Amino acid sequence: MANSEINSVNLIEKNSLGIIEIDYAPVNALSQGVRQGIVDGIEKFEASGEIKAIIIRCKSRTFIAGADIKEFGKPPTEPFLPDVVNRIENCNTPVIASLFGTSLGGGFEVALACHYRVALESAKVGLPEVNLGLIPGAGGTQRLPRVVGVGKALEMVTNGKHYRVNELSSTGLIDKLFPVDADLDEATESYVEELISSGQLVVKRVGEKSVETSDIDWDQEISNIKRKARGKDAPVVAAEVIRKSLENSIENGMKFEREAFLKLRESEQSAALRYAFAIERAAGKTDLTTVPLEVNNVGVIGAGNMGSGIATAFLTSGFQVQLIEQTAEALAAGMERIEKNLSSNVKRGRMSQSQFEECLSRVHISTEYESLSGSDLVIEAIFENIDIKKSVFSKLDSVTREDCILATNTSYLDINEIASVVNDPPRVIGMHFFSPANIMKLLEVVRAEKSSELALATAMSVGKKLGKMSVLVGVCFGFAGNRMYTRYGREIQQMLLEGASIEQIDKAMTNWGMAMGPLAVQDLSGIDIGHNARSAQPFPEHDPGYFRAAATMVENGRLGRKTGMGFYRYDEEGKKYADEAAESLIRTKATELGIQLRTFEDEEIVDRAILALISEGLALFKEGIVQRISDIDVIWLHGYGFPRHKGGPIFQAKQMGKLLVEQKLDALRDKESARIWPQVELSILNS
Ligand code: T1G
Repeated sequence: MANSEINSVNLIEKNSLGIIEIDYAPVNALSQGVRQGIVDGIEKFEASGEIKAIIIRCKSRTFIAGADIKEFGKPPTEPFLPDVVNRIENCNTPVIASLFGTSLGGGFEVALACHYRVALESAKVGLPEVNLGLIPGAGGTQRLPRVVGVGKALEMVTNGKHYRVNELSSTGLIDKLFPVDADLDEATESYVEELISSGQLVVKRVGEKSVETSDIDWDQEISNIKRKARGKDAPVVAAEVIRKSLENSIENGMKFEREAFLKLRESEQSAALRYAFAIERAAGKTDLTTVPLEVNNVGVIGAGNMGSGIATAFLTSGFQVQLIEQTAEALAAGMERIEKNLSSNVKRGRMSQSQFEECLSRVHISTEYESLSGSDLVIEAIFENIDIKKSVFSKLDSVTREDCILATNTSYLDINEIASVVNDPPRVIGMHFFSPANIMKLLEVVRAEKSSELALATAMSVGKKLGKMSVLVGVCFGFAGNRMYTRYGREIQQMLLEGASIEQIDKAMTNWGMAMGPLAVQDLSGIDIGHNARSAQPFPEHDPGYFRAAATMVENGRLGRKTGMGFYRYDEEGKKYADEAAESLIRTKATELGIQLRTFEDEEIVDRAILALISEGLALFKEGIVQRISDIDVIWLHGYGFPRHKGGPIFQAKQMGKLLVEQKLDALRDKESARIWPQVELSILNS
């Protein structure tokens, strides 16, 4: 068996089979070496008179998961992927792709150019390029419609999702499916040898198939895609390129595709989305070297909104949950919330009825703390009051095992003070979930002064098992996310007092890309929540307008949705309306404060709001509250609805450039004060 190594690609001859075996950790991405290895393999085996079929397969965890993201941003190198893919399709010896894991992007495009595709039943395929602000750039928009039809192709390319191959079994995409536990290499070889011996193996090219005509109302379709894209360009471009595949030969269609791909690759949106992909993976890497503890049994103290959301998150991730409340009624209410959370998963098809029941079988309720004696980890999610939390932790100290990790879900209380009542403070950390805890991906793992590496490493590993985006942060008021959120809120409310209307602010921020207007968010979460937390802190005398608009709402019983009015008014169906009464309360407060009202441009509103986030984010990094500056963006992408295609506050600062950020912050500091706009270290923006 001849075997030659070409940069992570092995070329193996086995009887009449030529095997191109890719072995490039971690996901067999199409690096330059892999691309070269594939072309060399095709050339070599096509030229050999002995080889009757060529198999492209991968080792390790998955078939090719796409172009090599590490090569983006660098000048493209030959062989370019479209040429590699076309070379495969034009090969005169039949080429078979052997799929498992997640064949994505360029990997799926390689498979589409092969003459046969075989796969394990568990294999997934997809063209997720739009998630990186791109479109498929190696024939995916032209070949996929020729295999699965235009409608399915349009769906797959514009939503960027992964599809199980057995969901596509009726499309002819896969020539042979093997059971999940099959030895794929062996099964593929025997399948191909059978085709050879029966004389059935032929060269069948997807590119030679015509695209079936479709009755798609393209204008309607594209406007639907535009609406769903919420400002992202790639899905709309993808739809337009697929539309062209109908009117052109595959050669011309690929030219349109390549042109559009290269343009998107240079776009800020794609840079932001690729940056987001990279920083999410970086956030999971910490300076913690300790091996995490095994966690199976989790105690949750408190079955309110947060506690039941946290319990739901653990249940859906396979953990045993011991739920503690003070009374049977509170437990019953908590269980109702958990069942409601889980049943919404069933309704959305994320969970079967039997999985729903299995989850419920793993939750145990009690009013006795002693029932936590078997817990590996306990998360406290009770009322935000330091004294009550301290009494809970002193109880936990006596009833839990010594190696049980004790975590508080507090949003802003001092974890060092909570830890002070426990005999062994190193086992106390923060695990700050975001509401609703079973939906929001962000988890701040808070390192208190005495927190042990073991406790922190275990919490980070539990966060990964929960499917959370875990970020390690230090202790300060509001940790990282909420401290920035407070600074952002202060800026928004200051502009209210200065004359910007409630609707103008919310519209300016949502038009810019925020998932929700900041004042509508306040109404949703309850204006009194933040107000009560701030009232427990000394009032900043240097900032007389500090959240006075919110205070006025609370003083007038306007707490938000829950009282039918806040910054907006809500009807019985919960529909939101602008409310002149709210505006006039704010104007009265502004007059009392001697603030001169003026008009605002939307651009100034967005600028000041984003600069407030940038300023606070830079300060947090300087103080060492976050490990790396990009963690600030991970927190804002996953905790606060910052538009992913804008990368995050720090990404935006880097786009503006250090000089412009400095000029803007200096101007705001001159206008207000250095207390509001402190000097920040900007050099990191040049890195
Ligand atoms: N290139 C390089 N490295 C990659 C990679 C890629 N495409 N995908 C993942 N990695 C690295 C990742 O950075 C991490 O590295 C490790 O693999 C594990 O990833 C022309 C242009 C495959 C589903 O968009 O969706 O093809 O941190 O933690 O949760 O049309 O990674 O360990 O050093 O995410 O099991 C299209 C992106 C590219 C796929 C695995 N392909 N990747 O998820 O592990 S554009 C994608 C994923 C393209 C063509 C166009 C996921 C995954 P490290 P992980 P995971």
